[in-house]
Amino acid sequence: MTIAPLSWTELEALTHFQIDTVNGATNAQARLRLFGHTESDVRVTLYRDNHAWCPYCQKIWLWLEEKQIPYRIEKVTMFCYGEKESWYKRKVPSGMLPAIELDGRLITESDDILIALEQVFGPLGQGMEDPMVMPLRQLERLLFKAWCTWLCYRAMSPQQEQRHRERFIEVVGKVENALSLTPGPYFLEEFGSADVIFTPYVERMNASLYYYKGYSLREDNPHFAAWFEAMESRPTYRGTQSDFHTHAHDLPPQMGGCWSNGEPQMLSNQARVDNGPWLGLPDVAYPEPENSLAEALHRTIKHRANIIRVNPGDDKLFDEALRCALTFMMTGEACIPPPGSDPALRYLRDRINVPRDMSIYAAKRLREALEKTAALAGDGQGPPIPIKHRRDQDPANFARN
Ligand SMILES: N[C@@H](CCC(=O)N[C@@H](CS)C(=O)NCC(=O)O)C(=O)O
Repeated sequence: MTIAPLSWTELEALTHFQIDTVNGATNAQARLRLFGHTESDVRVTLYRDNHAWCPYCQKIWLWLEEKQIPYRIEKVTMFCYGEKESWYKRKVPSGMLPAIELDGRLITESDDILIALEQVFGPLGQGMEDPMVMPLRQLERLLFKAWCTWLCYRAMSPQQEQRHRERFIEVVGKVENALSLTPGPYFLEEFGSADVIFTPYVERMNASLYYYKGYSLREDNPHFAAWFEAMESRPTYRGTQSDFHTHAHDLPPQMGGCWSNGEPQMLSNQARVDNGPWLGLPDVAYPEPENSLAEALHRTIKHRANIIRVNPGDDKLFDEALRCALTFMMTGEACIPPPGSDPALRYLRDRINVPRDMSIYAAKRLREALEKTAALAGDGQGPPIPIKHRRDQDPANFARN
């Protein structure tokens, strides 16, 4: 059975999704986090990037959320997707992120930021300079280096590709061993700064190696698997967590390129991340929340004017096609979109960003609805996602009308 697209008013009636961005669970939309305190208690401003792509920003974000320190958030554009704000360049001439202001004192460099925050607010578990944490910080950098060498440099021969793979897996073995030394799933007895330090890049390694190399960090390594699962039990991590699709396409311009190895497993992983089905990918393992559809609908309705305006498809055509996809998402009834709207629907499918736009399951549901609806119109793809830059995501284009 097919159904006509619901109107925006009818769609609005299908969602009551609401979050308290200020005092509720960790979320990417907040500009102020109070954790039940008052605004006069705020001593910290975090400068992070608009899209939550910056890994070093995620470290600070997660730490502040875990410690429940009241803070403000100022979002800044990264070079790869737009022009750096001049007010930020006056503050931080290099334009680098993250930075914080702590009682009016500007601090850059994520590790220095965490050390400064610890001095004022106390450590998170075992602190950054704890003798147990220091070797773990070095291990994280070793893993980072092995990952970059494998992912970001074009191997000159299959043998070299193999050596890079083996070196990465060798360092993974060291990390697995470090994780095995404590009875629990975390790096030390209790969750703490060591886990925060590993989080951003381990998340990006899991995504990028799955997509570009056909290697599944989370599935192939039992201690990593337990660590991911434990991290996902924390609402703080869930709020900052991204997905495979977002990272597969935010990393190339940031890293200066990611090289696919062309192996059959890699090709099948890549097709799955790009075209679905997205549910069941090893980028998340906690059960789907009940409100993921309501969240996807709410977030799309809220930003629909900009979503329609920036889409390369004709506004009227895409408005109807988008309502078709949302109607299908909410009712389960197929809704045939207007002819020729398939590339426009897939353009949006490819640009849903986690956690910037919505959380991981909401994004999977929306992508699925867009893809299934597009498939009813044809197999037209949107303009490809750029690799060298992501100015298709320039926040200036999304400024409120
Ligand atoms: N060592 C620095 C590295 C920070 C860094 O590389 N930041 C990147 C983003 S992840 C950046 O700001 N690049 C400039 C830009 O992309 O606009 C730290 O730990 O904070």
